Amino acid sequence: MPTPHRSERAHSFPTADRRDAADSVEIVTDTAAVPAVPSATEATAPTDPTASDLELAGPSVPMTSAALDIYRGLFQSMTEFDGASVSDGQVPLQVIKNLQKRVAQFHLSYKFAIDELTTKIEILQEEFENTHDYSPIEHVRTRLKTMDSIIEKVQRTGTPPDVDSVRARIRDIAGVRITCAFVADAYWVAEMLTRQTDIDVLEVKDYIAHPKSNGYQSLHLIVTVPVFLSDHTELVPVEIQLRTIAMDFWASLEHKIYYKYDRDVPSELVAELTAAADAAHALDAKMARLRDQIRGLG
Ligand code: 0O2
Repeated sequence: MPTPHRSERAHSFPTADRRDAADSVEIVTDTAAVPAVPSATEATAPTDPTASDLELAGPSVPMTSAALDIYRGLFQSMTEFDGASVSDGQVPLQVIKNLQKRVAQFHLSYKFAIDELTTKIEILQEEFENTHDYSPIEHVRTRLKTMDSIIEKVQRTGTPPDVDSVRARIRDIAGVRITCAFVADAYWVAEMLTRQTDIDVLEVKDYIAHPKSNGYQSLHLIVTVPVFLSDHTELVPVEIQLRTIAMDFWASLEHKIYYKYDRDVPSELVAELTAAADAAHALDAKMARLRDQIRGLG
C-alpha cells in the first residue's frame, strides 16, 4: 500500500497505523436554536404593551431576561429588540421570529465550515474505498452548537456577549466527530486532515494519550477551515473529535448519565463508569494486538 504523502505543515501525532474496513458516513446535524415559534394557540398576548411595543403587539413566548440580554448583546444591531420587554418573562412572538433569522445567519458560516470539512472527509473515504482495501474512518457525525448551549457557555466562561468575542472564544460551535475502529487510525485521520494546506490547527487536546480523570478518551482538534463566500473568505473554527468505537460507546453513555443526573453523578456510578472506561481502553488495546497478529499472518 502506498505511504501517504506527509507535508511539512502536518501536526505531529503519535505513530499512525493504517489498515481496516471501509464504512459509511452518517451526518447528523442538530440546528435547534432559539425557542421554537409556538402555534397561535400556545402563544399568549402581551399583558401591558408599551408604546414602543406597538408594532410587536401580538402573541408572546417565555424567555429569561439573562438569555435575552445575551441575544441583545450578540445582535447589537437588532432594532427589533428595542421594544422587547421581558419583565413578565414573555417576549413578543415577532421578536422570536426575527431572532431565529439572526441565529440562522450567525450559524451559517459554521454550517458551511462543517460542509467543507465533511467534503474533505468524504473524499478521503471515497479514495480509500476505491484505491485501498480499507478505510480508517468508520462514522462521521456533525453538529452545530445550539444557541442555548452557546448562551450557557458564554455565561459559564464569562465571554463578552458580542459577536466578535463569541466567534473568537467559543470555538466548538461547529463540531465534527470521526469514529475509527482503531486508536492508530484516529491519529492517522487527524494527520491526513491537518496536513491539508488550507486547514490550520489552533489547538490539540489529546485525551487519548492523557485521558480525563473520569476515563474520557478522545483526540480533540480545533482547526480553522476557509469558507469562500461571495465577497470574502472566512476562517471558521471547527472542533474535530476523533475516537474509537469503544471510546464513542463509553462517551455517549457517560454524556447521557451526566445530563440525567444534572452533572452530579452519584459516586458509585462514577466508579462504574471509570471501570467501563478501563474496559473500553483494554478492548481497544486487545483489538489492536489482534489486528497486528492477523497482519503478521500475511
Ligand atoms: P457536546 O454536546 O458534545 O458538544 P467545554 O466545552 O467548556 O466543556 P473545552 O475545554 O472547551 O470545555 O472542551 P473540551 O475539554 O475539549 O471538551 C469539549 C467537548 O468534548 C464536550 O462538548 C464533549 O463533546 C466532549 N467531552 C469532554 N469531556 C467529556 C467527558 O468527560 N465526557 C463526555 N461524554 N464528553 C466529553 P460539550 O459542549 O460538553 O458537549
